[in-house]
Amino acid sequence: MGLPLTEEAIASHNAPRHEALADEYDSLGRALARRGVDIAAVKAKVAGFSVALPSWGSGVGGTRFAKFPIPGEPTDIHEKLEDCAVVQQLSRATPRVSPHFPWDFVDDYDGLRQEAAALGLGFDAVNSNTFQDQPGQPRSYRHGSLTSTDAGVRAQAVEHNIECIEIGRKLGSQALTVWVGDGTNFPGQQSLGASLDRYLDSAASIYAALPGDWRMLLEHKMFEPAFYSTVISDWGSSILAAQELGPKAQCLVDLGHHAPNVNIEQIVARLHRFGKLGGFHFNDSKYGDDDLDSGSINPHQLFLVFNELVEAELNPRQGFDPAYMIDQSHNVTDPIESMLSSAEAILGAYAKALLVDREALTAAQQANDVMMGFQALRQAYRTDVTPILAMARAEAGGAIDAITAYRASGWRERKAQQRKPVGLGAGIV
Ligand SMILES: [Mn+2]
Repeated sequence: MGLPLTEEAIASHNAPRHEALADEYDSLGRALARRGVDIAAVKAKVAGFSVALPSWGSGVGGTRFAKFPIPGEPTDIHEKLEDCAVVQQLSRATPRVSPHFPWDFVDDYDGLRQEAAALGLGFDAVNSNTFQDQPGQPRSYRHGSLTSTDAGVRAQAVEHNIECIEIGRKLGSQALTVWVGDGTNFPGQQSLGASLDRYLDSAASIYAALPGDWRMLLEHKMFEPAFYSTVISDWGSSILAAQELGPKAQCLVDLGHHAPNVNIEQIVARLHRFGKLGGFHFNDSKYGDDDLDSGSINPHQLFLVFNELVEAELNPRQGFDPAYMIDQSHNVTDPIESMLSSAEAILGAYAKALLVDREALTAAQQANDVMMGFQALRQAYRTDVTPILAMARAEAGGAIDAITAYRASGWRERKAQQRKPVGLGAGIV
């Protein structure tokens, strides 16, 4: 099995676009040079940046109410890998896939690793799932998993996480992301204190099973599925748990998992200060969800988050190596197109953050020159960096205009003829 798209197809997409791109890139290069910025250095940083794709992101998502499948969407991990490979071929920014278990269970993980490698992909953090019951599962997570009052349920949830680590080792992963939906819908339903104790106890058992070079990423989420209280609801709970567990435990920030209007860039800076920023999940939201495409609603927030990430890169604390992943639900688009568009939004925010004149920013801050501090960020934010992204992609063998190239490839239409249809039903992501 070769790569999904041919090199020739991408090259013939790029050929008629090269001249205009070179013109725009050179023009931007001159403008940046006047600001003392070397465009080639920015392009090199962009080319070195990557974000993982979630295996489940290649399927059409859903809401709590319904899912509307499209013809040709993937139905198993093998087909999901193929679609992720399409995204990688065109974007050159998404070389790893983050698998999710049990959704991606297979019999032969060495084989799966080889299959991914043949598609130009590796594996990123492994995600466990104790937020839903599986067919034949002995005990139910109805009343919680790692925090259940039933020791047998907790043991089952711990065991599942350890199994995920074992699978991840075979796949070449080095991190386990743990998110639990455990929480309550009623005051009085559970002890807020005792359920956190049980979480810490269960998480310590998982932590003890981590290989030496692995990390455990604790993902917090304010609400949903629990709507009154969630055990790991915020970055405070998350960092306290990570500090109690030990150095291999770090916090994972998902853009959509906070109260509306929370200053997420400040959370990034805080976690980094204490060496606990382990990962970031990209998406966007308008209200309280975590489902919309990265940068589609509030690209400025994405830029401000990246501004802190670049600050962190420049002032690294021990262990700063965040696992970046796209984590959104594609309900009304072709997931491949959403992932291409999101990868571009994420790289664009990163590129803009790289353009910030850090010297001017620091000088303005030091002098309490409020307006010039703001302008240092604003000047970078309003720069159109698309020629940098497109040039980096093209030089790496990707497409100058990824979505147009994808549509021209006829990939989805071809898969609609070959793949079995997806069933209807509620689709959680
Ligand atoms: Mn997430």
